Amino acid sequence: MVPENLRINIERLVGRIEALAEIGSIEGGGVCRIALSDEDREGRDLVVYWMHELGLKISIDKIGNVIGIREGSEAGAPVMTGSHIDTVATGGRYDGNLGVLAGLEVIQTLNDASITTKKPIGVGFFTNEEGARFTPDMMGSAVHQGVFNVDDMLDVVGVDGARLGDELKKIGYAGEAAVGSFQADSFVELHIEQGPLLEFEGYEIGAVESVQGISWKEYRISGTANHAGTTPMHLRHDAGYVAAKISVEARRIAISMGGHQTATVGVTELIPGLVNVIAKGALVTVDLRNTDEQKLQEAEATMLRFIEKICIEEAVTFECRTLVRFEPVNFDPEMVSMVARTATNRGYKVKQMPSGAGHDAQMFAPNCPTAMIFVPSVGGISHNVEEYTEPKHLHAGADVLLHVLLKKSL
Ligand code: HGY
Ligand code: MN
Ligand code: MN
Repeated sequence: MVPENLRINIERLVGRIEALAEIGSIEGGGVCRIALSDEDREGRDLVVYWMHELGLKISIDKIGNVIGIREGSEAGAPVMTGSHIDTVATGGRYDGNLGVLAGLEVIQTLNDASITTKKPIGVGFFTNEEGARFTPDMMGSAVHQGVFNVDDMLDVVGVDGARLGDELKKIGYAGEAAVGSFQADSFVELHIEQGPLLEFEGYEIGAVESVQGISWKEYRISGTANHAGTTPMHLRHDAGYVAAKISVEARRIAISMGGHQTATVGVTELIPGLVNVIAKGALVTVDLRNTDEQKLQEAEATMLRFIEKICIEEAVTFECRTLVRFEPVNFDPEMVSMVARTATNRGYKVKQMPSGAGHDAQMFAPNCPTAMIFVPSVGGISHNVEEYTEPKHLHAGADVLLHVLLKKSL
């Protein structure tokens, strides 16, 4: 029987969020804790310290994922929760961190109430969810659940030229625990929405039904460096011009397709990047997403056709590298309705919705009943130091997480 009156301690949860946000804190109240950086190590050490304090059995696996298990009266596959504590360079204090720290808050609430669950409960944080330094994103959870091969990922070279395996060793999180064979009973991740819908429509909780497909491509354009003043316009092979056209075309594709289609050119680097030199090279990344796999393939094909055409016109060449490609993922309808029912019964207004962002939960979805809980992001802002979620919504999310985990484990 789930003790309905059991409640998390919001002050304690906010206290941990603030304490962790101190590590890698940046101007404006945000956080920069790039995967496998010194700040990531420090953040990991703090969360592991809290896991020890809570009496969890801690394991670190070969890609640096950290899982803390609270034993149940029966052995067996744990009911899992968790997320990530690495951030983008202009990150906020809630993206990922909320899911991990709310998991610890659930553990402490159960410890304080001396509740023994039947099934074990696990809280994890997964390596390199953001993919900001090493692609692909959701790397740790993907290796954890057997999507990617760990040795391939350890050999990934980051945007700064560092090898992932070396950096993992450097921060002391190259663990021994096997990867790819972990069987969770179920997985529920609490995360901020990172978009405007819940706030705009007046909901407190999102019961997430799916994660949209993600395509990250890197295009390297090669043109001819030349003098900005002496080279006639019709004789140029300007990689910078092509990069700019790609950016405009990405927006056009998303607007013309409509629906859930998004397109983002997040990186544009010109070589040599000088005011009076026509760029001989350009690096451009294109992030395309859609809830529908066919439409996502259509967007990718339209983008590629455009780049082929514009490169012929400008007489430049290009190479394309796929950084990330995940198909859309649907969560377990039973789990989704459990989240929605629990939220409603706990008195929250709940909306069933897709996720625009990728999440660790999507790696568990093919292997066990999985769902996510969203809480509103003020102004829909995320990946930005202004990221903020009100304490009452942090409380609502952690409260729903507590009661869903109890339902799954008692
Ligand atoms: O890009 C994403 O959706 C996630 O933040 N890694
Ligand atoms: Mn996240
Ligand atoms: Mn993120």
